[in-house]
Amino acid sequence: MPFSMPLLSQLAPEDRQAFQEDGFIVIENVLDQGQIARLRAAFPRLFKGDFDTGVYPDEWHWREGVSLPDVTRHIGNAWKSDLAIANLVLSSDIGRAAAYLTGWPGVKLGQDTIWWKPPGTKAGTFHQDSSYMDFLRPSSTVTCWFTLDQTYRGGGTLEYVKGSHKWPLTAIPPNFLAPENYRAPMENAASSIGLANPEVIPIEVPAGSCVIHAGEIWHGSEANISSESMRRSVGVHMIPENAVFTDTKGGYIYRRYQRVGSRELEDSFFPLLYSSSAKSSEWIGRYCETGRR
Ligand SMILES: O=C(O)CCC(=O)C(=O)O
Repeated sequence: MPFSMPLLSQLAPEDRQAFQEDGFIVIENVLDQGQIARLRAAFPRLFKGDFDTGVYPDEWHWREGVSLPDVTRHIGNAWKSDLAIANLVLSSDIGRAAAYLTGWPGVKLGQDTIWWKPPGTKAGTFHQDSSYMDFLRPSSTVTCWFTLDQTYRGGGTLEYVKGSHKWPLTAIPPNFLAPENYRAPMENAASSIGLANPEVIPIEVPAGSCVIHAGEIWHGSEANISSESMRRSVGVHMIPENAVFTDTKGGYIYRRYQRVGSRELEDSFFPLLYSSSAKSSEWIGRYCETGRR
């Protein structure tokens, strides 16, 4: 069975209100030590191309001996390849918490991303996740970002601008992984609405914690300037159950899975994590155990 974790039990109506006001909420210590160890072990395996299911992930950025050592390593839709990652990102507990915070009646997995920032890796540009979603209607997304290491300022942690999910949505920023000034797109967006020096909040939490953030919030990750701290995380990007494809071009990964003549986001590729009206996808338990669909 997918991981069970105390997420919803830690959320009260005040937290929902804080999520709506601030655009993100931090929940510490939701994964146990066994789950953290299992997820950490998946990272080197995946980047070596050792896939439990024999299926390649949808994106694979960084190869040993080929890619630059100071670039952030990331893989998109690792759940299709690795069962430890599947056990995390297909957990209905994540979907339930997202539904509670957003008010969506049901939640699907859009995609996962695993992020690995060893010491010396560069920053990740500030962006708004929803800028990447205009090929869906509604074009909403919410992310649950899990830490697998203690995070701290200077160690490549994720940073947020509180309340910035209420700013206008901007275009996708260029140069995602090796920017000159990783905060520049956010600073430009702030100045375009007359805000000088927006406050940036670094996430400093123990391994096994998570941040749930709105798709519109500005966030990015600083360089890891530490000499020995790993920074590994898993982002679970979710979409509302009723999301459909539009005719707007784009959808780099998502669009590959659009069936001819259909606008539907098919369950085999966008699994239903939680729904108030339907049962979540019955195949998930079997897949997480055996890798069989
Ligand atoms: O973990 C990171 O460095 C980036 C995470 C991120 O941008 C996201 O999950 O949306």
